[in-house]
Amino acid sequence: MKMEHKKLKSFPKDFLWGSASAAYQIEGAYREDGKGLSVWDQFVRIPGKTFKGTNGDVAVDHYHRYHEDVELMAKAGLKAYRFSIAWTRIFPNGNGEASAAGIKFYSDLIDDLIAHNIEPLVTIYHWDLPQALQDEYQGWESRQIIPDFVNYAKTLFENYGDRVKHWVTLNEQNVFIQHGYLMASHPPAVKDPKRMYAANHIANLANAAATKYFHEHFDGEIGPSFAYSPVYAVNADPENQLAADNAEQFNSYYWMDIYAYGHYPDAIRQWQEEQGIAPEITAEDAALLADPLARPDFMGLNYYQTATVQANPLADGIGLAPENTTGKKGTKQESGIPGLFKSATNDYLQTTDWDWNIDPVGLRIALRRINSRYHLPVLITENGLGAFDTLESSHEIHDDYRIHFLREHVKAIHEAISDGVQVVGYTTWSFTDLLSWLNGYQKRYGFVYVDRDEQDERELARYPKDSFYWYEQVIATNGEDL
Ligand code: BGP
Repeated sequence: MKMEHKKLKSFPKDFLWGSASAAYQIEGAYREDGKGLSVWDQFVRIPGKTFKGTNGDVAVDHYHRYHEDVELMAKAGLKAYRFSIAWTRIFPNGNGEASAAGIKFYSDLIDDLIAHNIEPLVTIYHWDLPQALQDEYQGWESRQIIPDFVNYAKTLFENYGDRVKHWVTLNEQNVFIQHGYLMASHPPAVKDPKRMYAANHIANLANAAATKYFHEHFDGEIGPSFAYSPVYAVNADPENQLAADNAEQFNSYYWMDIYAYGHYPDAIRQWQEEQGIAPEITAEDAALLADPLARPDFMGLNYYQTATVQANPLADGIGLAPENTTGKKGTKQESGIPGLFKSATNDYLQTTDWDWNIDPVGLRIALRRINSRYHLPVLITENGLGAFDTLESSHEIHDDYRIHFLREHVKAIHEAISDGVQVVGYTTWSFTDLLSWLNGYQKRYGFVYVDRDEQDERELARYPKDSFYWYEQVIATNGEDL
């Protein structure tokens, strides 16, 4: 029986209805105006790493077409737009001399957004680490990245802090670290849990140091964006319930507890020590992580799906499996961590063509769990449906499946707000179609169709989908008319 409200509370008046993107996935122009190469510019060239070898060299050419994109955002009535800054446009080598052209590009974009009454929400780091820092000191594996990251963030605060009031530090640290150092499916393509936890700890320190610096010198709000998939047990068997708790701690609390409290969950620390893979934590590290000024002002939540798990006994336990990156439904494999948990099918949920569970109630649960564990406001920084779309000869796109998906998720947010969770905004993934890191261009998320595919860039023309007009109506009525 669902907890029903007799009457739902209204969305806050200043609710940030918007959409989100990331530099590498939209900009293209990967070598223009002095931009340095990022680890993604290199990684995509390794055969077999991305779907059909796709890359972001051109992406959807937002670098040259940003004004057209901003005009479309204004037409949809967006109140906010979350985008990321390419570190390599600001510092082509990651540190050293800043690039005036790079600083100007984002300054112009921010001005354009503000001129259209769209609030810019800026992600400082969405995975495109300067290759120069990877080469110089192995990127996130060296403590040298901490001052470089803080200096990069500081440069952004100094140049844009007069106009940007919401900052996201690291996008989905759990994703880029686990894919980068455990599954080898993101750069630097390593499979080594010890190196993973060491790099992750350094990323935590960089995040805390930048957050602290911001709080000491600037006004506004800052927080991480975390990819949170609440976990369910497959059934009431206590062994499976324990597996669900393991998964929740291992996949989520391990990161969110650091952000909100500055310490790692004990159960995971113990497990790491047993395995000899615990990161080294100095007294200075502990002090920085526990510093009240290093606390986020909000928890950024990227929500796509829930996970359902069962026990995974150590003896012949199931290990991590690659994801479905083809869009062939039903090709996802069982995946897990021996001794902790493994995936299970949830018979109550439907899935996307990429085998992601569709679970709007899970979003309400995610919001409530964050609220009760961390007592922080939540900014939903991503949520959306990756799907195949069809461009009709009339240039229309009838994406009723996306409208249905988003409508149910907005309803879930509405219910969570009525449960008492403070939700400050909702930036869907994504505004225009864009490059999916590992899934090419065929996995589309946008309100605006971009006419290109894996093989052919065509004209990169933009066409609003049916969901564009639906979202326009949602925003115009502040979430009342769904
Ligand atoms: C998140 C990332 C986004 C985006 C989204 C959709 O993890 O922050 O950058 O890509 O997921 O994922 P995908 O492109 O794999 O479908």
